Amino acid sequence: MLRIITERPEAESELRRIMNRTQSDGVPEQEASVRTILNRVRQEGDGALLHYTKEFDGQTLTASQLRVTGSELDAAYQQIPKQLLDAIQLAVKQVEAFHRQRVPKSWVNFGKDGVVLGKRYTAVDRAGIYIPGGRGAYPSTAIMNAVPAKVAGVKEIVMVTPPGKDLRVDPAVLVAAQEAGVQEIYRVGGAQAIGALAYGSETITPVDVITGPGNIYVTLAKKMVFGTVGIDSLAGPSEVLVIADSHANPSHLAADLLAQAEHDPIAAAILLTPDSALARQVVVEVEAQLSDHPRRLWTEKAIAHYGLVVVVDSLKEAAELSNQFAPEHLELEILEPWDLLPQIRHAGAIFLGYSTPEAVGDYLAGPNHTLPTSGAARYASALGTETFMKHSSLIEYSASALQNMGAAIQTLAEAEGLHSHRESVRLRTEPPTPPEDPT
Ligand code: HSO
Ligand code: ZN
Repeated sequence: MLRIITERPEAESELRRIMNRTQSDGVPEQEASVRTILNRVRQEGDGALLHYTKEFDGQTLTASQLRVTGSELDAAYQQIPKQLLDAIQLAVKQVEAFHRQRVPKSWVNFGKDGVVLGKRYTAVDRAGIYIPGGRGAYPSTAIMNAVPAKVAGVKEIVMVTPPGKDLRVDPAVLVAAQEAGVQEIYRVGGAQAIGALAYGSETITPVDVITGPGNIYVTLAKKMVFGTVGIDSLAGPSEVLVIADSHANPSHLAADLLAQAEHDPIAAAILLTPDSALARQVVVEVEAQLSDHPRRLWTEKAIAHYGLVVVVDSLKEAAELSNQFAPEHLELEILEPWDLLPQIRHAGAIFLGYSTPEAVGDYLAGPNHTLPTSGAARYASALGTETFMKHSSLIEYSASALQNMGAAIQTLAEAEGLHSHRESVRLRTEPPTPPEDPT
């Protein structure tokens, strides 16, 4: 049952509890086991991948079966309905259009005295995308991770995902991955897959950046291989915070809260509203919609532990509480959402108005659905083309610019006791001392 809170101090402490509901550190035993898995993958390569696939996924696999074959990839197209293919293609098109809008652009600035400065953006050579198995095997996640990599200009995009029964990988995921630009797919999951992407094995060539959501083992593994490779972020369980006014529809609000809760038994769903009657109606609606919910068990768990309704004094107070929580998803189900927007400082994605449920953004509006969770929206942003790019600084000095800056550089070098730093400038700027006349 969803709880209603009316007092601000209690609301603040509950929101804090929900925000800190998971720790990306995991427990020490999990950390130790991930370390063992990574080391073994590093030392034994494919052999370790097969071993752990047997142990954790219960699937017997040979090295030659690791890579999903071309004929399986083709067959996947026959295994999904035409309608689903159309929807996948529409989503890819729109996500691609959105990500093309603001690809970081290289720039140079021609300054005074022959000084040229700039930044040059380039894509990583090879990216690896993790797609969870089981209840997280979503075609949309393949799209949201692969499309930005493709738009960024990554030449090689590979995907890993744990094999299901009979080594099967969800055909919709296979189709989405291909439509989104993935070129190689391997059936391996868990921390061992992250190890393979980071260190490589006989079959899998290592990548430069790993992105994609996963369970605590995958998240810990990503954290541990960071440095050997880049990573996107440490994704926690999903969350939504909805700010609603009295014009909002309680059954729509209930569906939106449940849409988050159904992701995960530790997903969070929070409603802030100044209308106490609406608050009560939403609680009743949530119960009603839960009664025949196909994922009732874990959806109910999420609602019971991390579901919350707060009756606030004003939309301004709602915005303040929302900023403290820094939600992954924020819905503004209010009459004038653009008027409240200036008061919102931290949120992964903001959905404005009564006709924009989060599902629009989850699937096909265009913005990425990989977003900062657990308060990380205070400092982080959605996955994007930048995730797969880096920039090189560009510096060119003319002889006269070096002459002008030379003294200051030499002073700094001397202060740091770095002789050759100083010499590298002095030799270029001081006229060579003429050789002594031997006569
Ligand atoms: N809401 C999830 C993404 C998702 N929803 C995938 C449906 N499929 C995290 O942003
Ligand atoms: Zn979702």
